[in-house]
Amino acid sequence: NGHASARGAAELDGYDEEQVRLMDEVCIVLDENDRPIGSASKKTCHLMTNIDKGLLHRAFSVFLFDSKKRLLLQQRATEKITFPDMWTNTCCSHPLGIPGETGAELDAAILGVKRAAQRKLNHELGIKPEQVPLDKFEFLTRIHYKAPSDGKWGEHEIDYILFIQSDVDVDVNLNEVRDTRYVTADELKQMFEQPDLKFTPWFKLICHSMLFEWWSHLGTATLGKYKGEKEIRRM
Ligand code: DMA
Ligand code: MN
Repeated sequence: NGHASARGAAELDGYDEEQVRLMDEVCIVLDENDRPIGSASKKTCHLMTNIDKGLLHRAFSVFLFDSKKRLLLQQRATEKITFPDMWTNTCCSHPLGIPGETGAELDAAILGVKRAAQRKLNHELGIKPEQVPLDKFEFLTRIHYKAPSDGKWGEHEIDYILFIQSDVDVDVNLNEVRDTRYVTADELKQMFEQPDLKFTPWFKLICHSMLFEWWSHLGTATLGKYKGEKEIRRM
């Protein structure tokens, strides 16, 4: 519509109203070393025209396991503007430029993404914060990656990887999540063999690098050697 184009909103024409609203969230803009250098809307951060100029923001990826060490997967809703209908890890999103979720030093940044993770596990999957207390999250490492979604949208993030093991009650928000499934490592490997299933690029990167090794140490002291990595992995 001509009026929307005049205001520069044409990029979001035709998408789900609630997902369009969420594009106003304020993300944390970073330099290549994960130092906050400003903020920009979720929309600005995910337009390929800006990503191609180097715009980078902070994100997190939660891997939630139950007491049987099965991983909770989600299939993204059709309404999602980026990567709709794809299978992925339990929950991903961004810490926002709001009190408690920002942080320049690594320790403060980790606490910020844990708070954001707790907020989004509730928003996307209806998991109550009491079932995912902040001190149960384990920070493993940070991954810097870039991935296009379609011609217009994409990701360019430093992604904080968080593990948590907890038996939770799930009550999905269908505007965010189309389906969920608990899988063993073998079941996940079988899913990758199914040609009709699509997976998000960051989940594939993590699965094809460290996930299965980390997973094999879940709930044991030896996971400790993978925790709190200071170096940013470039992928
Ligand atoms: C963004 O996830 C974060 C990563 C690691 C890709 P998302 O698109 O699911 O974010 P949101 O749920 O906030 O739309
Ligand atoms: Mn993002």
